[in-house]
Amino acid sequence: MQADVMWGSRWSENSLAMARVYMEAVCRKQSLVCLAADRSTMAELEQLIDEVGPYIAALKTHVDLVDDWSPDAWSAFCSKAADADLLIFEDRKFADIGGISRKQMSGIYDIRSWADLVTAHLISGPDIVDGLQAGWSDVGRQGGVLLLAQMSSRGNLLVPDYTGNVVSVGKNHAGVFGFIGNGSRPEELELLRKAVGDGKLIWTPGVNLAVGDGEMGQRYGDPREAVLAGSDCIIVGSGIHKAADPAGQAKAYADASWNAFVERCE
Ligand code: 5BU
Repeated sequence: MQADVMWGSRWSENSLAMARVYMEAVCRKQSLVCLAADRSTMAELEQLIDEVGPYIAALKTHVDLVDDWSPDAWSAFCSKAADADLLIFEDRKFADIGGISRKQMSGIYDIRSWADLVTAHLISGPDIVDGLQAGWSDVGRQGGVLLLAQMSSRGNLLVPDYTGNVVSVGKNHAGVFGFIGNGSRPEELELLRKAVGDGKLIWTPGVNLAVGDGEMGQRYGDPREAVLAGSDCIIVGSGIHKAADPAGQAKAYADASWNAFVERCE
């Protein structure tokens, strides 16, 4: 089925080109999975794309945790991701003032040149979004910002009032692709979706088929429940990359997310 029909008002009310690129990718791949590719060598990262590329719609990176990072190896990795039809999302969690965030898009990692999406906290005010967008403009590219409205880790300080403020600023900002919501708590996610409406996407970490507490305060919720509560993308890391059979697990997450999406559309 066509992406505009499947996504309905999420499609028609969203003005950001990158959001539609994602929505189309989901329908092509029948997966709402973004893989959190938290492996620490270039070879392991490349292997992950080979294994799970067909079952995921986007790839989330932490460029600064790779032990043997080099510009050439990273560029080859990004080409591989493009060949596998994947959006690249650098989970950098920018938080500085606008002008510095713009500069941080360049530097040694040059995030602006390869990332389609980045995360940011809104703690420093709305100019951070303009700064990040200026970073992409500086190299003639376009991208989208995901603002942290909630987090999945226990004891985080993104309390409901703060979440409300992030949403009210972000939902009216053209450079905002969407919001990060807490995938481990469907009831919190439902409230977030109500506040956000249909004009922006919500992506959710803290998702695992094994629901419960993870390492160091991470919390996990069920993929189907997250999508039914309003998540447009489940971000899954260790559930896939630490599995004995990453491809099999990636397919299981793809199926769970896609089936829940179809159920939500009915
Ligand atoms: P996990 O292995 O599925 O727990 O990995 C989760 C990933 O999502 C990891 O890369 C985190 O940096 C990322 N994350 C998160 O877990 N919780 C959050 O609130 C945000 C990002 Br924002």
